[in-house]
Amino acid sequence: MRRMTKILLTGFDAFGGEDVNPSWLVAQALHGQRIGAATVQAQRLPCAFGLALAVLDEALATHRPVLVLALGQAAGRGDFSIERVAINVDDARIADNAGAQPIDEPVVPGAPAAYFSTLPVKAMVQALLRAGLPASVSQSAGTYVCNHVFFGLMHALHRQRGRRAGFMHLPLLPEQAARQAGQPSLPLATQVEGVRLALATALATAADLRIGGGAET
Ligand code: PCA
Repeated sequence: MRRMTKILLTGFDAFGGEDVNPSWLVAQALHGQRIGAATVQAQRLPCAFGLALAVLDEALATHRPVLVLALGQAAGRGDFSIERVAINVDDARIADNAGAQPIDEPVVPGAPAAYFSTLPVKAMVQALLRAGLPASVSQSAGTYVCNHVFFGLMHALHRQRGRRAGFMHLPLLPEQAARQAGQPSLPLATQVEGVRLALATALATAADLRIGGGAET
């Protein structure tokens, strides 16, 4: 029997005092769904340095996905925030769920300073905007567990041609934002719709568009 073409879609456990994490709720909602010729495999990751990458590595080996999108929550961001670059540094402002708080340590010692996403980030942003969903290219995934997973993911796949990967940050859910005055949010159904469209676009787009997505800061 032919192996099913898989998309690996990861989301994180809740962290930082929250009860939920939209990234896992979105991944869970899309689990088993068919997008183009591929099927979505959702994987929950602990919000913990090191451990998150061990779980991710195992999922990569088990499912051999053609495309990987890691999702994370970004309080303060109001749109689908498609990350351009992962950097080789852990610098945690708060402790992770296992109590670790690395400061200025490499994600992978001896690895390059950074890796670019291999997903068509501009095409994904454009597809979301055309569907009436807020989206932008982000120039930094931060230095916490999300960037850690993004960097580890890109390092794991950097020699494997044809297996593309990237990272997207999601806003809070309205129920989370309601407890922190002034925070932007998007409802879960909208987040699921946006991630589904981003995945479909990534699968269907071999070469990224050459359109603006830069920022001054
Ligand atoms: N967001 C955090 C880690 C887990 C998550 O969902 C981050 O942006 O690093």
